[in-house]
Amino acid sequence: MTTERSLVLVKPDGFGRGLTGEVLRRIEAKGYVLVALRITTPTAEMLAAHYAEHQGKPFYGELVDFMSSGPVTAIVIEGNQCIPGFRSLAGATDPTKALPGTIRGDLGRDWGMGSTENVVHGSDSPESAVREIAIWFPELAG
Ligand code: DAT
Ligand code: MG
Repeated sequence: MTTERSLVLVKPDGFGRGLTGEVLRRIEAKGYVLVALRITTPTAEMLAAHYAEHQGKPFYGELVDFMSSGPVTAIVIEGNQCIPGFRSLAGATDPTKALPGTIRGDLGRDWGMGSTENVVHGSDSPESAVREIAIWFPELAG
C-alpha cells in the first residue's frame, strides 16, 4: 500500500509573499489531492511538537521565532508516495542551493537568515507525517 498523506506548510515567508496559491498549483499540477487546508499562526506548543527533533540545535530558536512570526497555510495532501514526491517538489533545504524547478529553488532565496526562510515544509517519512498531521489537524488523527 503506497497511498499516503503528507503534511505541507507554506511558511510565514511564503504566506506573506502571497505564494500559497503557487504552492497549491504545483501540488495539484503534480496530481496530489488536497485533503485539508487551514490558515493559522502556530502556537509555541505546536512548534515545539512539530520541530521536536531539532530542539537543541543552533538554529532552533531562530526557526521557532520565524515560524511563529505570522500565518502559515497548513495542507494535508494525499497520493501514492506523496511524501518523497513533495520533498522532490520542494527541493533542498537551503533555498540558495535548491535547484531551479523546485519550489525553494524558484521561489526562495537567502533574505538574511540562511536556510531558515525556505517557503515550505514537507513531512520526511510516514511516521513524521502521522505525527505532524495530528499537530496541525487533530480532527484527522486516528
Ligand atoms: P527540511 O525542512 O528540508 O526537512 P530540516 O528538517 O533539516 O529541513 O530542518 C527544518 C527547518 O529548519 C528547515 O526547513 C530550515 C531550518 N534549518 C535547517 N537547517 C538549518 C541551518 N543549518 N540553518 C538555519 N536553519 C536551518
Ligand atoms: Mg524536516
